[in-house]
Amino acid sequence: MTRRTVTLAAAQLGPIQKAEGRDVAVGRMVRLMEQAHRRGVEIVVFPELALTTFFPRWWEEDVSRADHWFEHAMPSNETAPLFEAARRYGIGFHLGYAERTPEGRRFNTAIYVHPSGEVVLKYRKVHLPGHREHDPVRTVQHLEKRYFEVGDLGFPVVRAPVGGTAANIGLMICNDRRWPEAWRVLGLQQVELVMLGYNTPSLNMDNKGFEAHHLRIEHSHLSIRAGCYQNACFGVATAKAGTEDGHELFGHSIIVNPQGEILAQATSWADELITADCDLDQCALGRSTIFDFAAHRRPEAYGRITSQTGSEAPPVWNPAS
Ligand code: CDT
Repeated sequence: MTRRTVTLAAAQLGPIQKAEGRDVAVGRMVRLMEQAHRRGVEIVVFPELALTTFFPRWWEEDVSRADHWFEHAMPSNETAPLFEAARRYGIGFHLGYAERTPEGRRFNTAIYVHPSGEVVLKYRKVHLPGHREHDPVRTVQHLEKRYFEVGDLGFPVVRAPVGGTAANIGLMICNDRRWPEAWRVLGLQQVELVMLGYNTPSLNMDNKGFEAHHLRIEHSHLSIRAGCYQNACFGVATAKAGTEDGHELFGHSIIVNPQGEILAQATSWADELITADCDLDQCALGRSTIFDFAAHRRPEAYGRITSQTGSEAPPVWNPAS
C-alpha cells in the first residue's frame, strides 16, 4: 500500500524590519529549510509576503513607489537560494510574495514549489482586507486594497507529488482563512492539504472595545480549525510574528488535522519550525460521512451565497392579530 503519511512543517518567520533586504529574509528561510531537512520534513510552508516586512502598513501616495516590495520574477537572483535549498534537501515549499506581472499588475500571491524547483500551483489572494486610502484615524494603515488587485485565479486545487505520495493541494492567503466560502470551494475539489500564510496585527484598529486582545488569536485558530473540519482536510497555517518597526504581528502558527485538532503550534514570536506527521488518508472519514458533499449538500438552497455580496435586512414579522 502506498504510504500516505507526509511530514509537514510551518516555518514561522519572526519580524522583518523595513530596512532589511530580501537577502536577510532568504538567509533565515534557507536555515529553516536546513532544519526541516534534519527533521525529515517533506513540505515547508512559509508565511504571506515572506520576503519583506508587511509593507501594506506603509502609505505611498504614488503606488509605483511601492514597487520595490514586489517580485518581478520568480525565481529571481535573490530568491534562487530557496529553490536551490529545495533541490538540495528534496523539500517542497510554499512561499507568499508580492507579485508584479510583466503587464504591470500587482497581486498578493502564493506558490507551491516542487523539490525540483518547478512551480506546481499559484494562487492570488481573493479577500483583500483593509482600505484603499490613507486613514488618519488609524495609527497603523492596512492598505492591501491599495497595493493589490483581487486575485484572478479562483481557488485552484491540483493533485501533485507530496513526499512519497500524491495529494490534492490548495492554497489560500491570510484573510481568506476567515471566509468559509474559500474553504468550501477548495473542499469541493477534494482538497487534502491547504497551505496558507498570514500577517495578522495583534491590535485590531477597528476594535471598539468589543474584541478582547486574546481573541485575535482565537479567531484565527477557530477559522482554520473549522475550515479543516468542515472540508475534511489538513491545514498548515504559518505566521509572520513579532514586532516590525514597532508594529506587532501575533504568530501562533498551527498545523491542523481533518478533525479540526491542532497537531502543532508555534510557541515563540520568532523564526520557528513546527512539524507534524500527517496521514492524508484521515481525510476520507469526514469526506465519506458527515461531509459527504454529494449525499448531503443542498446547493438549491444556497443561491444567496453567489448571487449576493452584502447582507440584506430580513422582512419584518407582522403579527396576524
Ligand atoms: N494580511 C491579512 O490579510 N491580515 C488580516 C488582518 C486584517 S486587519 C485590517 C487578517 O485577516 O488576518
